[in-house]
Amino acid sequence: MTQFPKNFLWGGAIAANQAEGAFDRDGKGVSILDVMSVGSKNQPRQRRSLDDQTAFFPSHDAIDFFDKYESDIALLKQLGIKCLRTSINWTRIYPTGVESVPNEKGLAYYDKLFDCMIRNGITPVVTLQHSDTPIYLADHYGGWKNRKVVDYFLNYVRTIFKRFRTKVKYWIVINEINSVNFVTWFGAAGENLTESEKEQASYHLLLANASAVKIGKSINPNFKIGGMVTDCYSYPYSCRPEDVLLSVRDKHKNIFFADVMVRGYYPSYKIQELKRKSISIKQEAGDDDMLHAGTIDFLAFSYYSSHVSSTQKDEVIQGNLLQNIIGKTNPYLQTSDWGWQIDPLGLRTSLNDFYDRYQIPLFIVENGLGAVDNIDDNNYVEDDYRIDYLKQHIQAVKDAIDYDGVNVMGYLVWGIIDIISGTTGEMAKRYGLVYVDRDNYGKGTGRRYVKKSFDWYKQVIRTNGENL
Ligand code: BGP
Repeated sequence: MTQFPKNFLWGGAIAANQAEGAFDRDGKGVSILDVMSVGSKNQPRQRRSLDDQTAFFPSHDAIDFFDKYESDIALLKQLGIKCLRTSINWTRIYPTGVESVPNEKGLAYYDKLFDCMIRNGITPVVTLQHSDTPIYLADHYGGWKNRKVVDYFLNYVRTIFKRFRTKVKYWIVINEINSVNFVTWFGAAGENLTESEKEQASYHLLLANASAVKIGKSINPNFKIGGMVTDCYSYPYSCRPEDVLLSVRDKHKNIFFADVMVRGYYPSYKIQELKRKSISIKQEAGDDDMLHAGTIDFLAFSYYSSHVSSTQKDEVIQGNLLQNIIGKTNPYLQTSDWGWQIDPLGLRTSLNDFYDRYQIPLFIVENGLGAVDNIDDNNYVEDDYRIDYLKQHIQAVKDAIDYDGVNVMGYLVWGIIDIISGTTGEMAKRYGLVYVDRDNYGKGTGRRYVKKSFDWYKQVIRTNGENL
C-alpha cells in the first residue's frame, strides 16, 4: 500500500494581498499590488493612480480575510488541513518600508491570526514577502535593484522573526523569487528592468533570502526556513539537439535561483553568462560568506504547468502572462480556462529533477486549477474538473514519494478559499474548495459556500492520501 509520510503537511495556501483586503486599515501603507488595477486573460494588470475613479483595485477589499479570518479558519478546520500558508503584508508592519519602529497594530493582527490558526490545530506556514513591496521603496529607491531595499527588508524580517519566534516554525522568505525574470512589479512598479538591473535585483533578492535565513536561525535555531521558486520545468519540443540544448538553457534561467539558495554560491553557467554579457554585479565585502551561510532547509515551489523549449518560436501560447518563459504549445496537454497547460506527470518529473539535484526536502506550496465556477440555486459548485485536476496531481506526488523515493514534506492547494488572481486580479479565476460570492469588481455578498471539492479533499487528508 502506498503511504504518504505520517506527518505529511496537507494544507492550503493564500497570500495577504490576494485575501486580506483592508488595504488602508490600522496604519497599513500602500504596496505595489495596491496600485495594480484588475486585468484579464489578455490584459495584464496595470499600475494606476490611487485616486483614478475609473480604476478598480482588487487588493483593496479582496475577500475580506482581514475581518473574516476567524470564520474562514473555522471552515478550514472542518476541512481538516494540517497547515495553512499565508503571508505577512510588509506594508502592515512598515508602511513605507523605511520607518524605524514597526506598526504595532499590524503585528497585533498577525498575532491574532496565528493564534487563531494554532487554536484550531492548523500550523502556520508564513511567507515573508509575497509580491507586496512597499510602493515607497519602489518609487524612491527603484525597488529591489537598490541595495538599500535589502537592508529595509532585513529590518522587517528581524521584527517578524522576533515577534513570532514561538508561534511560527515554517517560513518561506520570498514568494517565487525567480519571477523577477518575468514580472515587472519586482522593480520600480510598472517599469521594465534592463538586463543588468534585473541581474542586480536578482542578486539582492538572493542575498536578502540568505541573510533572512541567517537572521532567523540566530533568533530560533528550530525554525525551518525555505526558499521558493515557481517551477519552470521545460521539455525539449523535439529531440532535435538544438531544442534539447535550449531546454537546458531555459532551465538554467530559472533553476539558477534555487541553485544559489540551496548551494550558497553562483553556479558556473551564471558566472559565464554574466561575463559574456559584460554585466558585473555590485557586491560588498562579506556577501559571499552570507550566501554560503544562509542556505535553505527546504525548497518550496509552486507548480501549475510544464513548459516547452523550442528553437521554432512560431507557436507561442497566447493568454498566458508568463509566456515569455514558454516556447511552444505542448500538443499532448490540455489547457485551463486561462490557457495554462495541465500536466500532472510534469509535477512528478519536476519533483525528481529537484530531488536528484539537491537531495533536500521539497514542499509543494502552490498547486491548483484556476477555473470559472458556476454556482447553482442551492449555492453549490460541482467542480469535478477541479477534483480531477487535484487527484491527478496528488497521485503524481504519491508516485514520486513511493516509487521514486523523493522526499516531499507537504502539498498545499493554492487559493484554498477563492481569492483574487495574482496575475490578472480577477475573482472569476477561482482555485478554491470554498466559493466566495464576489465578482471581478468587488460586487457580491462575500458569503462563503463549500464546493464539492471540499468534501473530496477532506477525505484525502483524513486517509492521508489513501483515498484519492
Ligand atoms: C503564483 C503566485 C500566487 C498565485 C498563483 C496563481 O505565481 O505565487 O500568488 O496568484 O501564481 O496565479 P493566478 O492567481 O494568476 O492564477
